[in-house]
Formats: sequence, C-alpha cells, structure tokens
Amino acid sequence: MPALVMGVLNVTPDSFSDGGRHLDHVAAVAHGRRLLAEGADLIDVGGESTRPGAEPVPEAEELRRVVPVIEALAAETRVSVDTRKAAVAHAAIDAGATLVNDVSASLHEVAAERGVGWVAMHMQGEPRTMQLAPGYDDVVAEVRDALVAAAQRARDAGVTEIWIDPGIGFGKTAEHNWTLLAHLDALVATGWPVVVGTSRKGFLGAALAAADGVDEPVPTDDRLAGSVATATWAIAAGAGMVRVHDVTATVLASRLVAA
Ligand code: HH2
Repeated sequence: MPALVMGVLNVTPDSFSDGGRHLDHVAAVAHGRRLLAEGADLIDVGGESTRPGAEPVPEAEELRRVVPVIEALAAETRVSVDTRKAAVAHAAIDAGATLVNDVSASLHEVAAERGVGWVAMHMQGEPRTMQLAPGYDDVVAEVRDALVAAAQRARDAGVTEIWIDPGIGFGKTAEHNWTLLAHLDALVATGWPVVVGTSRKGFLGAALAAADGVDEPVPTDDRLAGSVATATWAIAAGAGMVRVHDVTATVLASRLVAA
C-alpha cells in the first residue's frame, strides 16, 4: 500500500511557509478541500505555529482558529489536529478529529481516553528556543529511544493507533536532520509506524541554495524539489506517512515508490 499523505493546513498568521494564507475559515476549508482533491489521505489542521522562535498561542485563540475548520472537513475526510494543548485536542476530537498530531509527545492520555490515534513527535526543547543550541551525542539513538519510550507509554495507557516521528527541524541542526533521514531505517526497525515531515523546511532551503551555488536559502515556495525528494526518500526507507504541503507531487511519488 502506498504511504499515506497527510496534507498540512495551518490556520495561523505566522506559519513559516503558509502563514496568513488560510486564517479565514472559509479560505482554510477551501484549501483543505483542495488538498483532498489533490489526493491527501487526511488533513492536519493546526492553529499554532511551531516554527523556530514562534511564540505560544493562547488556548482560546487556537480553539477559535481550528474548531470550525475541523468541523467542516471532518464531515468529508479524516482530520488530525496539530496541537500541544490537551483542551484543544479534546475540542478537536469533539469536532470530528480522529488523530492527535502531538509535537510535544505528551498528549497520549487524551488519545487513550477518547479512543483516537496519536502521533508522537520528537522535539528537543520548545519552539521558542529549540534552534539556539541543539545537541546530541548520538542523534539517531536518542531520538529513537525517546520515541519508543513515548510509544510504549501510549500503548500502556491504551492508545491503539500510535505513530512515531523524528521531528525534522525541531531542536535539530541541518546535520541532525540529514543524519536522521539517512538512518530512518533505525526508526522503522522499531516496528512502530513512522511519520516524517520535511516539507519546505529550512534545511532544504539551505541545501537547495548550496546545490545552486548561492548563499541565501531558497524561499519556502521554491522548495518543492527538496520536499518531494526527501518525502520519497522517507517512503522508500519505510515511512508509513509523510506530512506535506505539496500534495499532488507527493501522492505521485508515494505511488511510484509502492510500484
Ligand atoms: N512539522 C511542523 C508542524 N507539525 N507535525 C509532525 N508530526 N511532524 C512534523 O515534522 C511537523 C509537525 C512544522 O511545519 P508547519 O506546520 O508547516 O509550520 P508551522 O509549525 O510554522 O505552522
């Protein structure tokens, strides 16, 4: 079966690649429908940017951003909620979300209580400060061991659908990101299904610029080739799901790898 493609829908003013584009609920739902028409298997709705340096969003504001959008889209497809807050996860589930995409890897009890799936993503530190000085002795082993421990906690709490995600760009240098991608097999070998999100991230902007011989990182909208190449790489290494902004090309890539 081809790897699942999770389409990103950020209902935020400040997300690094699509911030401000879908703040209005009507525009957000329309964009979610477009991602579905492009072949997304599920839509990941988020109301708080977790880009490096981002300030936390108050709970009421995050609820206001995501709940109406989830309500509309959940009638048409599977929806995950990208949040670090238990109250937002609960409200999203009430609105129809069936997967908690948890960049804090701490909401497994919500998933257990409500009988929904859970993505445990690895992050060193928190978004405001995570890129100041990320450090590991052995990034692959440390990320793997933290994720396996989180998955086991969730299983013990009663969650039945558990995904692990190395958290590309979350408290990691570009070199950490590339090392994790090069050794994704170590995550796949744990037996827990793996999600990977590289889409339009900064390390791709830098690598694409270097490939072109320029100093300035390639802007987010021009990172398609890097996003699809790394999603394809992740799928070939055994990832079961990729989280992407550019759905059409990634769905084709996923089908090609399966073929
Ligand atoms: N990356 C981002 C957000 N959520 N969730 C998972 N499971 N894995 C990821 O790699 C991941 C994620 C960051 O990307 P984006 O949503 O595009 O930007 P922002 O955080 O600025 O809204």
